[in-house]
Amino acid sequence: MKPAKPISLTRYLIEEQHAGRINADLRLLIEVVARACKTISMSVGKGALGGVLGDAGTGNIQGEAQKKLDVIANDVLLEANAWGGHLAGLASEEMDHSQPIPDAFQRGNYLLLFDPLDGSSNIDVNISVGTIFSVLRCPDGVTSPGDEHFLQPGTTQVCAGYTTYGPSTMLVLTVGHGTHAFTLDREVGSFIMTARDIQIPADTKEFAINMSNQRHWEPPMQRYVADLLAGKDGPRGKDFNMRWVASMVADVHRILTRGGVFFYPLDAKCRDKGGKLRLMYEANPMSFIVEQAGGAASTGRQRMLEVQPTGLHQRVPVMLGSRNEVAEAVRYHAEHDRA
Ligand code: P6P
Repeated sequence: MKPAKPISLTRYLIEEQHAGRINADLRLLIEVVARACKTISMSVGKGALGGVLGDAGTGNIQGEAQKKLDVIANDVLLEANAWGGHLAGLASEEMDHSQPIPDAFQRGNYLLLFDPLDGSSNIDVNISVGTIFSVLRCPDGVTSPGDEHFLQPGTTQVCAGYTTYGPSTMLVLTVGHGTHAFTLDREVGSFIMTARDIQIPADTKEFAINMSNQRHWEPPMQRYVADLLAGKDGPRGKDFNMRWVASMVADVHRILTRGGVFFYPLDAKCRDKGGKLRLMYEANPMSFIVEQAGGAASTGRQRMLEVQPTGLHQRVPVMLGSRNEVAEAVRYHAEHDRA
């Protein structure tokens, strides 16, 4: 990451608006989401002292037990975005269906989708978690959007970002003109730009995957990873390192910082669902961010951002990161499919 002149998120957004790359409503939306992420960061940071660890005793549409912080983060984002007048509707991993902005409030032209606290299974063991969000335009003439109005391909996103709650809280953002990182200055309460125009190295020697699923992968994935593990004596001719945080935000942030590839491929366990990770509020925003940083993102057989969604909580296989390594993994799949 290139060091940046220390400007605040607010100043960056105003400069983008003055340059005509975003409008006032989108600027306000991003500021509201950033402010909500600061609140979430405070809750996450309290840990055991805040009585926020452990299960909420409820489940979500994903069939997952919700952590207390999943519910807290979801509520923070819902409340923060309800009354600003910049949104027509919003959708969350934690809600069965999208919801239009309540009639009591003015509606705007954007749709917000988010995973309020991704990787929440890591909360109780004090490993980084994060918030992932994606912004779409509400179709013209739609005043009360339903799920179907959110089903737009990733190429239509006007903004995507994540906030990682780690040793520092960092907001990584794109509005389609590069990917930039902002670090929360807790003393001032502002996000300060600490990396402008992030560029992911095109090549890498580091991959991220949950190896325990190896026996369940499709043949091309098994062959691709076997060749990585064969190292310099194998067909790839170089040794590789492996990382797996099991928190997508943390794994993707590492890749943005030093390169690498992240895989959550189809496997026998998640094949019937289409994959493990969700398209609309995990894969698509992360793919937009990665592509804007010179990386690549694919399902293994299609550019991620071109997938036509069919369901709000649709799942997809994910390969993203250093573009030449993603291309290599895609090549293994293409060769297999042609055989
Ligand atoms: P596994 C977290 O639950 C998540 O959705 C992603 O953040 C993460 O990359 C993945 O699932 C981890 O999955 O099967 O390794 O627990």
